[in-house]
Amino acid sequence: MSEILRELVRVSENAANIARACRQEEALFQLLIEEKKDGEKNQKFAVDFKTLADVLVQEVIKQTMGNKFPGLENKIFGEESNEFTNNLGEKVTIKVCATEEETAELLSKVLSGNKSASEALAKVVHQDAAFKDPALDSVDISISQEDLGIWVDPIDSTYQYIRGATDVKAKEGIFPCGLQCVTILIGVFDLQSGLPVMGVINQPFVSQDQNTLRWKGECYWGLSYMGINIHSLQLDISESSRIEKDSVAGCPHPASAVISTSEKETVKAALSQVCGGKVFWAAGAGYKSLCVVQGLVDIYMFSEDTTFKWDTCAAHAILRAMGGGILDMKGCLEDSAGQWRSLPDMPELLYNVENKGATGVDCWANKGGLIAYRSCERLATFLKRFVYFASVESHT
Ligand code: 2IP
Ligand code: CA
Repeated sequence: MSEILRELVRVSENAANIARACRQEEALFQLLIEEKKDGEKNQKFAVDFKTLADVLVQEVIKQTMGNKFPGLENKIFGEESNEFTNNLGEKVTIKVCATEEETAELLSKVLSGNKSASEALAKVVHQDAAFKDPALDSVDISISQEDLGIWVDPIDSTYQYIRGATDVKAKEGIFPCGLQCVTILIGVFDLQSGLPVMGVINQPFVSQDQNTLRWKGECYWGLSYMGINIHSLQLDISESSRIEKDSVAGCPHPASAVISTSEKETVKAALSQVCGGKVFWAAGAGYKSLCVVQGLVDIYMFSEDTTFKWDTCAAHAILRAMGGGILDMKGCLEDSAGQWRSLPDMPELLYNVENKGATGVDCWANKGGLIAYRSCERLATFLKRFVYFASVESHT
């Protein structure tokens, strides 16, 4: 299994290179934007976009994994379909061809024959990303490939990716919007239990060199399987938990949270009672969960049903490896009315069952909302207070 994780980290780096390359040329970027078709539309935005970069990234992930681990490509699921319609109304199925030249030829069909753009894209698609992480090399666990399924979100926060803001200022380390909120999400789950096993979050745009204007990214991974827990932030964690402990003692608002701008007013009101000024908002479901992974906040909470399995699986695996997880918010709050259950019984999000009676993307929506957390202790303290203030809010 460690082989699979290593390959996923490498392919996510490849994907990040494509995402970066597509943003470099504005003219090319304009050509890439296509409106999502009805069945595939995320109901949140009146206009949602599908980009060629999205589709390309997904195909690169699928095909690379399929070449290394035959059969695995059939168990990789995601939001995007690889059918693209060009300016002439022709349907083109995007895939990575055997040679760079053939891929360029295919891409030129969706790029109105723009030869230089197609060649530049094909080049980066066929480039092998160099990626080394010694911690990853020490992982040696085996699990049958047969038992695994994979959720992919090739570009999460598409809207921020398209807008491409580069000058947003972070608040206490958290970017409310901008290119930093874009992530590539790859989550591996157990087909039988539905629980996440491995996750990779690649953040392609972390810092920009002011001279070359080139972006550098970061990659985070985690693995949680049969009692073995390992993740890429292992070395930073003892230091950050010491700081966490120090900051909790005597603090009137012992929790912090990140939320979506579209969160309900009642939830926002209860959260500010619990967290005081430590409620931040940020774009991107992947980015918000990354803030929890990084320890920038304790909780990412969302009461709506507009996140999907591909938005949460990767972070969920990493958080499990850190001793946390992602829970179904509705189930969690119903339960917290009584006494708090122990972790094994908590309503974790699962990745192998469709929502009954739903159609299209809604089959894979996180219906009851979500609560992502890194520490069980902090979660318990947070929930007790949140349940109290939420009930006060609902009676006012
Ligand atoms: C979206 C994206 C949005 C998020 C939404 C996701 O995925 O991450 O930003 O909304 O839940 O489904 P919000 O930022 O309000 O949390 P995509 O960009 O891939 O459609
Ligand atoms: Ca998404």
